[in-house]
Amino acid sequence: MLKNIDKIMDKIARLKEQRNAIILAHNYVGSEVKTIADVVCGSLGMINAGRNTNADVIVVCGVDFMVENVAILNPDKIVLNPVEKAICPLAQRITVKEIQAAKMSYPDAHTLLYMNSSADAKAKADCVCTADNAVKMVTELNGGLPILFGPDYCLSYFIRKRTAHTIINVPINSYCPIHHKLSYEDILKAKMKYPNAEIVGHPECRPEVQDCVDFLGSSTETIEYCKHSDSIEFLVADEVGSLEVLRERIPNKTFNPTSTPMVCHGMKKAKLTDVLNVLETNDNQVIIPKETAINAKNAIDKMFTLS
Ligand code: CIZ
Repeated sequence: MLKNIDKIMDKIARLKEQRNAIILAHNYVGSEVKTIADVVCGSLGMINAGRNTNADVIVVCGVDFMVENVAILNPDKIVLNPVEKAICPLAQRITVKEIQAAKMSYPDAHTLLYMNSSADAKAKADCVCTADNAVKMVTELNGGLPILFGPDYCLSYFIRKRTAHTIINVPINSYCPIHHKLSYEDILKAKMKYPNAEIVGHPECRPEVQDCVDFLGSSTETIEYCKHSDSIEFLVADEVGSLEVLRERIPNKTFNPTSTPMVCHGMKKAKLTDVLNVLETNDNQVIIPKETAINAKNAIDKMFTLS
């Protein structure tokens, strides 16, 4: 007899086929949801998948800004958010007012926003970036002018260490509260416990943490790095979902957390029953107001032009 979870998965599979639907999931979402996703990746990969699909319905499992991104790029498709309250706390930390005020103070500057920002904020930006391409975007945009960058001061630190360009943080010191939990002392303790492990981390970590890891990159870059590294043991300074993906995709190597596992609760909100519900009902369809969507899409398109 089929267990309840298998029945739900069967129903999701049937509805996907009937509705010509695709399910995109971020590396950080819960493991059950990852098993039914067509694509599991970072936010850049989700945008790419959302741009290149022939599906009529796109279910986006992640946090609010990820669903908005796909809706911005697909105004003619049905884009569904399994749970409305899956919020990225970092994305909420930059407001349109702050961007407008910064632009008034630096009228010649370019405005580059981290992908972790709302559609309204993106609509005020010249360009957006992810951790994968932030350094490249700054370099390509620069033209000798300062860059207003937000909302993550840690990613800004990562960029500054790799370019000589003038970057002005907007706001001054916002951060991802999950990555920020990890301290320098946590890394030291983990190093004592696993002295032979290579340490990989995310650029949303604190500057002092960034300074003592062996490799920094987005969750997707980290997977590629660990695959090709000569090391067989790693400490992972990233959200626990990354650790799960690494263990699953690279089973011949060992991955340990650098501290108590870092958990983004927004990312874990969507459950299989929520995915099934939106496929059955079209609840939580995300539609971005037209003008906002056009302006935000320009900022996303600029990233692809400069890539
Ligand atoms: O940009 C993303 O997808 C985030 C928030 C993390 C990562 O590196 O995958």
